[in-house]
Amino acid sequence: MSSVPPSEASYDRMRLRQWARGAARSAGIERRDLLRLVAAASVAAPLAGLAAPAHAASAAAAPGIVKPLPPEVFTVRGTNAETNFAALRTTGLLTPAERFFVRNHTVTPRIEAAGWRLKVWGDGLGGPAVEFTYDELLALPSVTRTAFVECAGNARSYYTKQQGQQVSGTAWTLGAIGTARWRGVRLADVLHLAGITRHAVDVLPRGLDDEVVSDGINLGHVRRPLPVAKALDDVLLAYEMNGEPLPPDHGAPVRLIVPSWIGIANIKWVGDIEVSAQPLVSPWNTGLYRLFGPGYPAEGSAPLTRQTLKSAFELAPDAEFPAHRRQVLTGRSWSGGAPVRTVEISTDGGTRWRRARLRDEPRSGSWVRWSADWVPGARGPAVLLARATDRSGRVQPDVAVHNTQGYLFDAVVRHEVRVV
Ligand SMILES: Nc1nc2c(c(=O)[nH]1)N[C@H]1C(S)=C(S)[C@@H](COP(=O)(O)O)O[C@H]1N2
Ligand SMILES: [Mo]
Repeated sequence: MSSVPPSEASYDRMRLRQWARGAARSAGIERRDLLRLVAAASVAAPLAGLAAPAHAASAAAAPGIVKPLPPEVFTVRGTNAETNFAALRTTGLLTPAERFFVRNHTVTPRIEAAGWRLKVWGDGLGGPAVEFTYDELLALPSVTRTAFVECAGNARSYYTKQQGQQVSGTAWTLGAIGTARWRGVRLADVLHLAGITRHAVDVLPRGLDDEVVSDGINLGHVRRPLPVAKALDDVLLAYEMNGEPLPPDHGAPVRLIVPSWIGIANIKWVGDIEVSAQPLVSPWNTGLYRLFGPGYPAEGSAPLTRQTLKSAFELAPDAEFPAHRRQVLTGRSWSGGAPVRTVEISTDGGTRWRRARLRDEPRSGSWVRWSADWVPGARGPAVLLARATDRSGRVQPDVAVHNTQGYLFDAVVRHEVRVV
């Protein structure tokens, strides 16, 4: 029943245990600091610097984001900007760069393509380090594909709002996602040109943005090990977004696109890639981006890979509708697993459900637009719900299983509106 290919199912479930035994190497962080980070992950206290606490949303500009953030399109949350779902109603399948959410650990760096180099190095190569210029990458065969980038913490705030649970991290609603058409070269082609050997197990792309300091611990540059099976499968080194060169906020000149996987895998402003014959750990696959909490082992779940199943209405939070007038409700559903099969909606708080019309052919790694008619009845508050089912038979549940950092919320979201 699982849609996960065997190469991913066998993704090493024990990086942290291997590291504890001395069998995995900690890349660029002190052992003591990594242990502190893992210990901190098991309690739901906000990680200062990494993310803003739930009340920190503000209308002010996000420091370090280059593009304009008009308040009708974005909600600024610390160093990040969430796309308001209502602002997607007038967009097509693809999200224009001007409306695409931004998740920055620090600030957007300005990197000129002309001086940029990608260095590929490490003991998983047959020889010395290999460098690629921007023009050399552009000269390689290119591929184009549509894929969403979605933060693992998207919809995190509903753990608190709907389930009364404490979680740490940016208080996203549902807008930490966008879908674009990415063009670039296959990471596999670059790794083969660099001389990757069969001893390689992990590759570690690293961003050129500033080092991240959290709670007094310098975590170093943003970097997350990617198992070699995924790296050689469908990952892109992308230099174009929707037919234009990548904009600064989205990783210019080159970023990774790791289809269906959590946002953090999609390293922006990539400067080097270590190819390792030993398993690697970094903060982003140990204390971060695993599931911690009562239902999980002390060292957390396996490192997160795929995104989960979600649905959202293209409506403002407290949208108003005139009574007794026909409306067309619209929204989107998506999954990091099997493609979406059906979407049902309820306009009475979850008692009765009916099918929405799908507007796109569901595809893996993308989203599907949908619509449904509604004639609101009596004046007063109403609750709208949308629930997706994927082709493996998975259905969005009523309640998501809690984890301290609020990742992978998959429950049906209750969207409160008013009939006036
Ligand atoms: N170098 C670098 N890459 C990064 C990040 C970052 O802060 N620095 N943020 C990651 C996270 S957590 C997410 S969700 C996505 C967001 O991509 P976007 O800002 O283009 O929407 O980028 C990822 N890649
Ligand atoms: Mo993210």
